[in-house]
Parts: sequence; C-alpha cells; structure tokens
Amino acid sequence: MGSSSSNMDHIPDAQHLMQETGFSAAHLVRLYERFDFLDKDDRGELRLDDFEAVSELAMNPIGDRIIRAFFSPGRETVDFPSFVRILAHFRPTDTNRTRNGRNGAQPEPANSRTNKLKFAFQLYDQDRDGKISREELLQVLRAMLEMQVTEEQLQSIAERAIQEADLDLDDTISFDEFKKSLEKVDIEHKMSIRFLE
Ligand SMILES: [Ca+2]
Ligand SMILES: [Ca+2]
Repeated sequence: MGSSSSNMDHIPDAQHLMQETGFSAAHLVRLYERFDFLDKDDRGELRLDDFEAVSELAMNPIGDRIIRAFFSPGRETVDFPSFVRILAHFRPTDTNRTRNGRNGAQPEPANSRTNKLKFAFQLYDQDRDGKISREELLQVLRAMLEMQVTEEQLQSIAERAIQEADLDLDDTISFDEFKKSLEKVDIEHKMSIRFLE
C-alpha cells in the first residue's frame, strides 16, 4: 500500500464505484475522507446522528429529508458505496454523455436530469406510493417557507401547484407530472449541494 494522497487501496469497491457514479479518483478519495470523518466510531457505517455534523444539511430546511434519503427503507446505517451513490445525484450533469448512448444498455447515471428529478420527487413522496399528495406537498412547502407565509397562503400555493401539475386530475402529482411541470426549471442549479468541498 502506498501512502500517497491518491491512495484508494482502503476504499471498498473503488473502481466499480467510479464507473457507476462518474466520480473521479480524487473525488472518491475526498468523499472517503469525508465519510471517515463523519464515521466517528470507525464502524465503516454512518448512522442518522452522524449526519448532524454536516452543516450544509443541518442548515437546509429539508435537510432531514435529504439525510433520510441516504438510508434504504428499513436500514439504520449507510455504508460508503450507498453514501457515494446518493451523492452522485448532486454531481453536475455531464452534457457530453448522451442518454441513449451505447444502445441504451448502460443504466442512466445518477446525475442525469431524470435521476435528479427522481431523487427530488422522493423527498416529497414520503410514503413512497409514487404520488405526491396535497399533504406531502404541504409538508415540504411548510418546511421551506416557514415563517414567511401564513397557513392560508401555504394552502393556496399547494392548491395552485397541484392544479398546474396534475394532468390526470387524480388530485396528486405523479412522477411524470412532476417531471413535466419542472420542464423549464434549471434543476442543475437547484440540486447542487456543496458537499464535496
Ligand atoms: Ca405519496
Ligand atoms: Ca395526477
């Protein structure tokens, strides 16, 4: 084992992770340092309270939801590969990597627009039924707009958002409707969290 700064020997599954997520070796080493730092008792896993040290998330109004997204349903710990896979959603989208390249055999990268939107969608869809209900939308709006608007205003913002996005009139927002309603929104810009510096 070398002791250079680009030492990846101790990173589990490094080559595969780089391929899968598009992170460079340097990025991965930095993420590993970050992970290792958060992993206070050196178990090779993070628990919910380890994430409290991430100030970018602590200050984010929906930071608790983002943190929970790191955890697979029913799991209480996050290992390094899962940590990296979630963070890959926040990588800038590669503009030169086409979606249907190589006869579509390759899975879409986590940082594609669609996968970024899927990640955002599940931050709203807390019961994971594939739909954002009015109540789920209200919860996010409440967290993000707290103190700035009255409950009545919140209700009407939610109402308008659902009316605009809900194309099949089932009173909830499906992923397709979500995607369509955000067609003109610069997701790239909104979904960048300075987590890697
Ligand atoms: Ca739902
Ligand atoms: Ca709908």
